Amino acid sequence: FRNTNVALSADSIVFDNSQGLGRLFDGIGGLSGGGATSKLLVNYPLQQRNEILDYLFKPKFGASLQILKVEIGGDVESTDGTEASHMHNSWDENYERGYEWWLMMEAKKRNPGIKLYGLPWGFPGWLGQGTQSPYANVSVTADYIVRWINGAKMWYNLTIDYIGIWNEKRYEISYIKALRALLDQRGFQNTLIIAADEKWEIAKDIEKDAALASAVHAIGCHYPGTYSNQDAVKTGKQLWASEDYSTFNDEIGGGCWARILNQNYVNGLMTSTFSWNLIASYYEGLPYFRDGLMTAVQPWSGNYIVETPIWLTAHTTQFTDIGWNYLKHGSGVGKLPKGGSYVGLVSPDGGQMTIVIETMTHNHSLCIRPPLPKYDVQPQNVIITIKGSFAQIAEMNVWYSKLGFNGAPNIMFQKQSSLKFKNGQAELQLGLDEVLTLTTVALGQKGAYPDPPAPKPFPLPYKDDFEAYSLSQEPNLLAPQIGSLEVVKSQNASHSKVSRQTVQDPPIKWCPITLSFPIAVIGDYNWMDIFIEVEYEIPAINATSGVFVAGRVSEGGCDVFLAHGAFFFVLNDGTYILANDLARTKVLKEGPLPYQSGFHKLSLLIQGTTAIGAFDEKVLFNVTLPSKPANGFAAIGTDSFGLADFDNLYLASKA
Ligand code: 147
Repeated sequence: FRNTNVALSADSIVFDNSQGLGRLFDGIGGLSGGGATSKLLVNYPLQQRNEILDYLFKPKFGASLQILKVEIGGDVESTDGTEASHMHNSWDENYERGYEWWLMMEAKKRNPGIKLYGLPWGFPGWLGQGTQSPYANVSVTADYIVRWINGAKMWYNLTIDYIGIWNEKRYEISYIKALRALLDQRGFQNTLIIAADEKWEIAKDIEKDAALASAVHAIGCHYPGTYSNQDAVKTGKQLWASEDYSTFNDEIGGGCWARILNQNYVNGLMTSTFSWNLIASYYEGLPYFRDGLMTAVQPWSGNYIVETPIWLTAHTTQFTDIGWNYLKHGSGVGKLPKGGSYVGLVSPDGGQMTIVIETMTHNHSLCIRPPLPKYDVQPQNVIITIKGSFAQIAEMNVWYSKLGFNGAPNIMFQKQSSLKFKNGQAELQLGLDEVLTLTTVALGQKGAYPDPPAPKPFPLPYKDDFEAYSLSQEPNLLAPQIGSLEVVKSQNASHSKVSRQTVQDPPIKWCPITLSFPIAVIGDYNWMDIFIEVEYEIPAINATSGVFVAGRVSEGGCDVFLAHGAFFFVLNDGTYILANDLARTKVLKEGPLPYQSGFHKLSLLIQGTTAIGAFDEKVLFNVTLPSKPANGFAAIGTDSFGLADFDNLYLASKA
């Protein structure tokens, strides 16, 4: 990157803290949830799990994230699965569900200074009081959210620094004010509201309403495409890209991330950017596969992949802290003469300076959204001129990355020899698709562990009796898409712990459409032939109207209600049904099966073109299957919201 030749025609860019400072830097974050994006991380082997968490959170090691944003589970599908609510019902309160508590604890363990931020996607149905709105009674919803914040404190001594409204949905001003008031009343004056996780429209309301303005700490916009607007800037609020990225984490994804990390400030004055998602830990075959900073989808093998976005994050996070200031546009922040961008940041005491330069080309830095207008980047020489209190520095540390395309290898986060300054000037030769950090900060590290174990297919046969879990946990590998699963004690003495579908009423949804068929997928989307068996009991009260097992399940996520496959239902009304789709519009076979209380066993063998179903080990049907879908997940589920207990799940490649 360094020009050793005599000065060519080089433009100068100036870094000068004597010209005043730009905005406060609020940190770079990752988002777990929205939804169930960390599902497969939890049951990794301890060694690999700790390594992964180090790559994400350990200061001066990997991504070294400065903020962790998590979903507040709402018992409802929110992209790659459902996360459990801390209050399934108005009378229920539980702070041991799911994995976000655990994840926050692990993040804090590694970096006590990391900030925490919670946001709901959907809500349990009771909050709607018969509507699909969480604002039916704003004080009830505020109470629900503040209980979550209080639960974090009481159960885990975690301080929630930031709280959001309703992901990418309508905000209601009266709710925002009610939430602020209740936070203050319960001692959470320091938990700041970020609103409203959509675009910038709330800026206009903030402008008009002083009480709203004082309730909102920062405006959070999703996928801003690096631009904010006049209204947003005029509020004087901090501006955040509170969800961004969501791009396949190959080299182009890395390019996207590097470009927006710089340009969200350069173009839009955004002082914090969050990657959706933190880590891609959900099955391939679910939506937005690998749209995370790294990939970890094989808890059974321990295999994981540290992708380029981890190192491109490190370029900023390892050499800055929350509370630093950006320099001003024109004296340390801007566009490079021949394309690309630079940001300069300084520490509060003025003692340290970090400069991040990126030269991502258009086609190598496309993000999932919004469309990226054409622009041009050329290789260029630039003269770095340092003025102000840094004018006398003799050298800066240099960290370098270059994304490799067309067969070229990636060079990631390489420490290079320092850049020497003469009279406050040094010359750089910049290529394409590069990131360069120049910093006075001495320490940084490209953290490394030995290669993880090789990938392996999902292990069959697979058996889970749910005895190994603590109560309230969600079973490993079963990924709820509608409804929620939780390990509870069975009422039935012969069965000890079981996995219960817990959602009793239709939740306030986040996805555009959902149907009332709770379903949890498991296994491998490429499975064709599969044997799936489970024992179940339908409790006497608040029960579901039936249960099912399934194979070749073609969909998860918000479209799971469209799933096709082979679905074997047994219904309380005295029938069984084999259907080609979850919604049961294509019934392949049905017949009588009187409802019986107690535990029963449901088995389904899918092999080539046949499906054989058995109830309590007696064959009920042996039918020819449609050729589509040819493959998909295995699944268990229920016929409607309402309780059902599952036990002794068994998956095998043949009966
Ligand atoms: C976001 C959600 O907030 C995330 O939970 C996740 O679903 C993510 C996936 O890219 O997307 O929601 C959006 C979905 C669609 C658009 C924007 C955000 N869109 O089409 O502009």
